[in-house]
This record gives sequence, C-alpha cells and structure tokens, in this order.
Amino acid sequence: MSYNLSDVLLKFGINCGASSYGNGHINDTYLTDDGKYILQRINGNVFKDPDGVMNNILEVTKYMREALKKLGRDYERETMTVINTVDGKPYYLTDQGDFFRVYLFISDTVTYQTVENAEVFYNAAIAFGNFQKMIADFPAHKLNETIKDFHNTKVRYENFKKSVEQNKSGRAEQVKEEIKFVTEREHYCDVVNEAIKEKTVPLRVTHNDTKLNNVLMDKKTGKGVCVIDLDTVMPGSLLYDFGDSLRFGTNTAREDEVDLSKVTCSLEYFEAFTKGFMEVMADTMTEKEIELLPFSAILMTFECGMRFLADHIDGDKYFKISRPNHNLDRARNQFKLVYDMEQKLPQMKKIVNKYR
Ligand code: ADP
Ligand code: GN1
Ligand code: MG
Repeated sequence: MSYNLSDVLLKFGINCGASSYGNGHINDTYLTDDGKYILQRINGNVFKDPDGVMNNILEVTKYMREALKKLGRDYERETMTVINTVDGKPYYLTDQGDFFRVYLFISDTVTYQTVENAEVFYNAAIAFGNFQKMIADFPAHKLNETIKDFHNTKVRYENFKKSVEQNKSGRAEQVKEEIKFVTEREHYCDVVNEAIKEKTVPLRVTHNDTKLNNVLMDKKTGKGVCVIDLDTVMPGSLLYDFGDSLRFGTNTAREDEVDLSKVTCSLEYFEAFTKGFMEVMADTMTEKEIELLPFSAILMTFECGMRFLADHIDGDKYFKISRPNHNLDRARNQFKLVYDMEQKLPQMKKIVNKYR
C-alpha cells in the first residue's frame, strides 16, 4: 500500500514531504524534508493493537522524561517524544488499517548497522544498560504485551514446527539441513523459561529488540544518546536484551551475509559489550542471570535464526525481504553464528567471570 506522505503528515499538523530512512525489518521509517520529524508506518501485520503499542510508548517515555527532568538532563534528546495528530491522538489510522506515528527527530546522532570497533559496542552496552536501569522501577502492570510470547523460545519452537508441518510455501523439503539444526537444539528453548519459573531469573521491564541500530549515538562523542524502537518494551528477561545485542553486534558480518566463512562471533566485541553492560548492571543482577549471560547470546541467535527460517517456510510473511531467499540467507547466517558461539562458550564464560 503506498501513501502520499505529505497528506499523512498533515494529519499531524506538519506541512512537509518525507523520504525513506533507516534499515528496520518491520516498520517503514521516513525523515521529513525539514529534518525535524521521524514518520513511521507501523506494520499492522506484526502489531495488531495500535492503542496497546502507543500506550506502552507513551507511558515509558513519560516515565523517562520525568526521571531525566529531575536529573536536569535533556529529555528531548535522551528519550523519544511522540507528536500527536491534530485530533490529539498519538497515531493516525488510515482507511486501509495501517497506522502512522511521528516522533521528534533526534539530530546529530548516528546509528550503526555493524559494529565498527569495540568502543562503539561498549558505548551501546552502556546505553542499553542505562535504559534498563532507568525503567527498572516502571510499573510493569501498565504495559500491554504488544507481541505475545515474543521471546518465549519454547513457543517460538512450537510455532516453527507448525510452519514446517503446514509448509505453506512448499520450501520445507529444500531446507531439511536447517530444520535439523533447529530440532537438534530443542533443549535450548526452555532454559530461560525454567529459570523465570523458578524465579532465579526475575521478570523485568525490558526492551526486547536491542539491535545496535536501535540506539542513537552522539556524532561527536560516540556515546549513546537515546534508545529507540520501543514497540516491544514489555516484561521480559535481561537475558533477552543482553543476548540479542550480542547476536547482532558480535557477528563479524552483516546479518544477511551469504559468505558464511565471514560469519563468526568476535570475542573482542563480546568482551566490549559485556564490560559495558556489567559496569552498569552487575550490581542488580542475580547469580543465575550472570551465569546465563553467555548462553543468552546463543539462545537469542538461535531464536532469531529459527524465526527467519519459519518465515522463509511460511512464504516471507513477517520480515521485509529485498531479494529471493533473503530470510533463508539470514537463517543460515544466524545458525553459523550459533555454531561458532557454541565453540566459544568456554571463552565467553571466562570473559563474563572477569567482569562479575
Ligand atoms: P524499525 O522498527 O523498523 O527498526 P526504528 O524505530 O528502529 O524502526 O527506526 C529505524 C531507524 O530510523 C533507526 O535505526 C534510526 O536510525 C532512525 N530513527 C528512528 N527514530 C529516530 C529518531 N527519533 N531520531 C533520529 N533517528 C531515528
Ligand atoms: C526485527 O524491527 P527491527 O528490524 O529492529 C524484529 C526483531 C529481530 C530483528 C532481526 C518486532 O527488528 O525481533 O530480532 O528484526 N522485530 C520484531 O534483525 O519482530
Ligand atoms: Mg529498529
């Protein structure tokens, strides 16, 4: 569905055009021509409840704004600011059922699509750690579950098996090796679930999508400015945030690199992130959380690869693709990374122990 973006922006009282911006797999992001606002079309296939999503974002950003105000900090830079429509609503629902929202554009920042050096990743870890710390006491009951069982790996596994059984695209026969890679690792799926159940890993308010390009870094200082992409802020485990950052950031290649010899887990980057995250969070972490940090990197990479493979078998219904077999390439890439992390688990444990 294509929209006239100027018409959409008028709904927010903004008289301007806009063009594509950013690299997300789910939503469509645009920057207004005057450089002042970010416009986003939210993927209604993924986020079925616009009120639920926007309510979470409004509550969390309000909470952060108040905290930042008290600290005398720049709350228009360090948290997202939602711009209402002229009717006073936080989003605009189109006749086609899509919804758009607008944020203030946070200027003089950069986002990285890969880790360029260890310092970038260390700074990202501090930013994600601080975000987690800042919302630690946010009342979780105010949050809607915007995507049910988002990081429940067991449920993801069950859904994966359904995708294979249904085989909607007819592609399952061609990916037997990859399916086997997943089923051989079924035992991973319940490790964090069990720890949550037995309360050795506490439920916290977590971000749940801590890719490197979801933190804006200051152009001059390189330090984290603002954690963005708050659609999946929900109760979850700190292990999801830690693991997902490492999934993306320790990969020595892009997430969709097809030359798998380039895909390895950088222990240097693992250490940089661990150092930063532990500096901020170690004093609030339980023994079990610390113990599971290295495994969480494997788990989140495995889960993401399984989701890419399921979507390939479903016929590419969830993640945006820009070439044939894109989701299969992404899945193979993640599985190579899982394999490499499995080999490096002892070294990863040593690094965590160094910073505990
Ligand atoms: P997606 O859910 O599709 O990943 P994001 O919310 O992460 O969408 O936005 C995509 C990209 O747009 C980000 O990686 C970032 O570069 C940029 N971006 C998003 N919001 C802002 C903002 N308020 N200020 C500056 N840049 C932003
Ligand atoms: C999606 O929206 P984006 O590109 O930041 C996905 C994440 C995956 C990631 C893989 C809502 O993140 O869960 O880890 O792609 N977001 C959603 O790159 O499903
Ligand atoms: Mg994003």
